[in-house]
Amino acid sequence: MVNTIAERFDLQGNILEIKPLGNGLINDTLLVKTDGPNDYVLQKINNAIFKDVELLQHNIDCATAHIRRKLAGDPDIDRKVLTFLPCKETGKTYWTDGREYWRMSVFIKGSHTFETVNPEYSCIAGKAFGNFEAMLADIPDTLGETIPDFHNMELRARQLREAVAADAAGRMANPEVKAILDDLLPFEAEMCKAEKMHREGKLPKRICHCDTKVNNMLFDDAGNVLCVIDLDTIMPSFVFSDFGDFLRTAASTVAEDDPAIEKVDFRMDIFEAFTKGYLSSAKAFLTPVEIENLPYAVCLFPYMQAVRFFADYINGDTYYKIKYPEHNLVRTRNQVALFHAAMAKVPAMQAFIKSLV
Ligand code: GN1
Ligand code: MG
Repeated sequence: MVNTIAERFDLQGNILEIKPLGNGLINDTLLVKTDGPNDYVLQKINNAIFKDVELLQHNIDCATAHIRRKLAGDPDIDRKVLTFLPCKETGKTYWTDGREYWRMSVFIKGSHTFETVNPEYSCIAGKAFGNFEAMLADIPDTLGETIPDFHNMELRARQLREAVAADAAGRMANPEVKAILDDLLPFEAEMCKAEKMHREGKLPKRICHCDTKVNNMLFDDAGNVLCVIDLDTIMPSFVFSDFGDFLRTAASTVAEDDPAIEKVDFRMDIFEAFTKGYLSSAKAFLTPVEIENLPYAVCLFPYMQAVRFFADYINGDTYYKIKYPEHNLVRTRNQVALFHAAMAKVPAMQAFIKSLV
């Protein structure tokens, strides 16, 4: 079945094996091994979440083409930007039967992802994400929001309130759920300040990656960054998205679904290294308001992720893949703990940024 889907794309060689790849929470990802020069990544796009696949692939096609132009002449260009295969029938970079949507890209040889990074790699990653934003800063195409208002905290807070009011899965009866809600709500206004600054004309939107989890970056054998992957959420957003979401995953002492919340802490060494790298490549285009609010971004992302996991738990687990019934609740507890840990370190973050700029 998946073989016939893979063969809809213009791939080279014969397919030897198809097996699962990675641990994304939204799309289904497969590795296609061939006897040809390349292996491939085949993905079933979750079109319940990405409702406009045409727009999604438009964004990705434009962004990869633009980066390719910027890297022209680089001998390793094919490992530094993803290549999507055209569908043989339509020439588009996805295939659909009207029900399922699939796409295929070349698997980058000798590439590795990491679930955790040390300070040295964080600095490299910071530089790479800043560079990614810098490369896309002058993209001539108009990119749309593949998930409208994806990182809009006001919307996420509203969705949580709606979930609580509907209580579709009857989970509000649990006193712990009520306690988590009481813990989160007092911070809502403060966490929504990006939207407010944007309305006041103080904060721009730029083309961002919007899913800068540490495992969305490919490294080569020597530890150099090759490229950024998982491009579904490339769209206009605040730079806080990329800065905050990387540190949410990389600077946490544990994985986002670790139930041992007493072990959750925010690592300042990772923050410092990443910030140093990021500012080295992004300082040139960032405004003082953006730089000043980077510590806010660090708190915003665990907060937003807590709100999103929590709303999904209350809704009865309709969005994120789960491995056991309480998975979204465990993730919520974890992200709430990380949010508090990060909040406690805001003065130290501010002092560090001041020392850099
Ligand atoms: C989802 O599928 P994945 O793991 O790349 C989610 C992100 C969340 C993340 C939490 C489109 O990303 O926003 O931060 O899970 N992507 C979407 O692990 O909602
Ligand atoms: Mg993703």
